[in-house]
Amino acid sequence: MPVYPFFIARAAVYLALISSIFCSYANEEQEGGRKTNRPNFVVMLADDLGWNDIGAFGNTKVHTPNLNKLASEGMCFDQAFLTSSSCSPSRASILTGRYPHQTGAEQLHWPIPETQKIFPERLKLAGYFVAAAGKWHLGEAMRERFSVVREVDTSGFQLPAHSGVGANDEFAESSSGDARSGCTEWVNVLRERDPQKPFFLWLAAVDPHRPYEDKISARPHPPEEVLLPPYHPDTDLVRRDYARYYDEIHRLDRFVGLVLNELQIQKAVDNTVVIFLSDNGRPFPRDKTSLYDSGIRTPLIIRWPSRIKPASRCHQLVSAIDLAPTILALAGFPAGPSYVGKSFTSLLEGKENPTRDAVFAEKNWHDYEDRSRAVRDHRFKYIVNHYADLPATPPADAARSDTFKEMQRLRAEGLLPETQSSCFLAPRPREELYDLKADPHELRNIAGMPAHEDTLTRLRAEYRQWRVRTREKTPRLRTPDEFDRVTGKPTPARIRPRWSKKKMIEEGIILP
Ligand SMILES: [Ca+2]
Repeated sequence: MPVYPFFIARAAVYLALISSIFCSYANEEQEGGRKTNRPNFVVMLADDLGWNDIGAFGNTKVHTPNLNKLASEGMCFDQAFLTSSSCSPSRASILTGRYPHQTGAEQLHWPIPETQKIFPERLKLAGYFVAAAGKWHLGEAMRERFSVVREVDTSGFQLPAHSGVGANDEFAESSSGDARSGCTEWVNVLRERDPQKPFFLWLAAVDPHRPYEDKISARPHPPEEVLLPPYHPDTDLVRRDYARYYDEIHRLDRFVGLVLNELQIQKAVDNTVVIFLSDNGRPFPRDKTSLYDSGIRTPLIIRWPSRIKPASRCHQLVSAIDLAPTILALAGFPAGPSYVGKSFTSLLEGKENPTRDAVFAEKNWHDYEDRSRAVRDHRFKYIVNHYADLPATPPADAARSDTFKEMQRLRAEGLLPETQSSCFLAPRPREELYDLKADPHELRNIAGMPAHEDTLTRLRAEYRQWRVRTREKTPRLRTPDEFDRVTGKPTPARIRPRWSKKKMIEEGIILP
């Protein structure tokens, strides 16, 4: 008997199933929330995890068995990008489905203004149980948009608030052990959910955010095994810094495993869309806050066993602002006009038709002043540095790291090669262009090369059109640095809690 009719029949059933699913929720009209057929959502968000620092994205040395399993049961996105490599602006962008400069929360620690819409509130309105557990970092106005907020204490992660006495102090740790992961309430909110309602959980870790400590893992990563990019010096201190970062990734992975296990216990696996990603890149110099892929690329994994083909990989470009309209579409709700991302449910169905040709990202004030923008297509990245007179200083936590200290030491000794020196360069090029295919670490700026003039012209035009489309304004004032660029110590400009954008405008620190 020929075998192929069986496969054709199976394929037909599968196709019918997935197309009906991706349409059926849109037909639901009831808003009461008692419906059981709307999908649940669990978003797990890592804090400062580089896109390629888990097994499923190519790192064979870091121990991430649970994330690897999640990937083997779902879809990995090889071309997923954040709109910012900075914690709170990136989160604000994901939740509002808007670029950072459209959120009013584009600088680090600026709260999301109450005028902004975030997609979880739409789900709550429709009867979902909507909970956040772990790192909050969204501002006071957003709390009421969730049914439950179980915020982790991050005071131990705050750098000193001011200069002067105590400014040299280390972090004032307020927690220890697993409590520092930000993940200890994840399973609890899943257990406490209303079983009658569909649920949306925003589970935000603090791992692998700095500071790091030894002995957090029963199986610590050997420093000699870590994988270093060419722009970091290969020294013992740098390797130890990386090994501790890997240990925190492993701790995060353990909590991901507990959530997946709890979903299984609750028999909620099939109808729950599990989404994993990071808010920004690795907390090392030239990674976090940068617009290079090591800053803005994210290890996006989406699992939905009944709908998404296991162990699949999507090679199309997606942006973090696409998550909001995608999640709303899967739940059966049209995204309103405030959401500027593009739904990619077709990619989840396994179609390989692009939903976008390029992604855009921005760098704004983060501990230090800076303003850069990036456009990335499948092959090229264009970056424009509006404050090219300033060096691309790493964020203060990375600037206080052993890795940066080693870079400073080697530089003082005249031993730091050019490929590892870009953080110190001032002025730096106003424009950067990279061929990601030939140069994945973005070390060779080809912006001035005649052979790439057409690409430069094309991406410049894309950037200009994006500015017009998203109504980006050029700031008339610069925001003061809150840390010294050499020592990483706080300046008098550092006030905690940080003022909102509105208050900074009122006080004349920035201009509208
Ligand atoms: Ca972060």
